[in-house]
Amino acid sequence: MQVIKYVFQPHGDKRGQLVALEEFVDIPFKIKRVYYMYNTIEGVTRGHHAHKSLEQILICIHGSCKVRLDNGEEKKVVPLEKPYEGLYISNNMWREMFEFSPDAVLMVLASEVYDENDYIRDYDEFLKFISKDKKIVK
Ligand code: T46
Repeated sequence: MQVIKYVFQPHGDKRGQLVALEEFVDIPFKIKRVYYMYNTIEGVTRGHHAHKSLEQILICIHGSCKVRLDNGEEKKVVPLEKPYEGLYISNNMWREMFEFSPDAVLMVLASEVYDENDYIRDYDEFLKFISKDKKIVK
């Protein structure tokens, strides 16, 4: 599995740092939604789902957390601990976010507006969904 992590350009000067993100320049899709999570309770794991078509970039803009990616064949854990790094998550990828530091703010840039019908929240259903996709490709 290829993990795609973007390293954004911080515009630093004597006042501090600033990161600017533009769709199709720094982000590979049109940004239709931004959301973020904070005050995550210690020990909590979020996610536990995949998306049928949504693409996203996850940026831990404060603190740190980890993301487990699972494409049905392989799993990888990716730490997010820098405000200038973004993890790209494609569709058809099971994700779990965990080990949030108490000060973590995880911001997500999404290619689509919120649509509950795009979620696959059952792992067995996810495996069936991606195996259907593979048959179509063959
Ligand atoms: C994802 C990971 C990384 C909305 O009303 N609008 C929204 O845009 C979102 C994202 C959520 N919600 C509501 C739906 C639930 O009642 O907020 C509540 C928490 O959402 P959820 O349990 O889906 O949160 P996570 O952290 O498990 O997953 C979220 C995204 O939903 C998901 O797309 O990939 O972050």
